[in-house]
Amino acid sequence: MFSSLPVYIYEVDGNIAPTSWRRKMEGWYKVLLVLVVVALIGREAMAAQHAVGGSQGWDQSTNFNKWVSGQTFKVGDQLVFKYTSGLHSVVELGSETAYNKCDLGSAKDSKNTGNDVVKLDKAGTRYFACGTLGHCGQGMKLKITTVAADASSSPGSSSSSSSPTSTSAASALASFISMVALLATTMLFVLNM
Ligand SMILES: [Cu+2]
Repeated sequence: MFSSLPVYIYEVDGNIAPTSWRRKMEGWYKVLLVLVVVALIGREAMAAQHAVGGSQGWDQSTNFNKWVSGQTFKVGDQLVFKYTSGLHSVVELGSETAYNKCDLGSAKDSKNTGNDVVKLDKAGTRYFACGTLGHCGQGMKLKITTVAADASSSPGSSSSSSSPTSTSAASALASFISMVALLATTMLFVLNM
């Protein structure tokens, strides 16, 4: 066990130039690869998932206007509708009028898995309602405005209190710190190889 250690060190130090050069190059390629991977992970980390209605989820008892006012939706983010499948559904409506009147006839899309993910792929306003008879009228509907990914705050329509801003700043900081930690760990790993 112990006797093998000096041999190992000798083998590493005793490498002829071309091999050690190649090792160094391979090392830097690994670092580059790690940086690319970390950048991709970071992009994913910045794209938030919004669990619709928070802990209460997609339900009649949830106050969706209140929930929306505490959120900032950015391009690339996702909405996740969580509910008991069969009890509710998610119907995307085509217009503000349809949203106001709970007119489900204009539905653009419908989901019913109980864990429905909607990607916010562009800026603009979107409307959702529950497809179960009567539920939309009971307030089970959602109007959200997505802003450009680099926008720092929600648009003027919603009165932005200080708490959502600090929450998003905190989560951005958290993802930044985790990214740096991940980078440092992988760098250490790579340099030890
Ligand atoms: Cu419902």
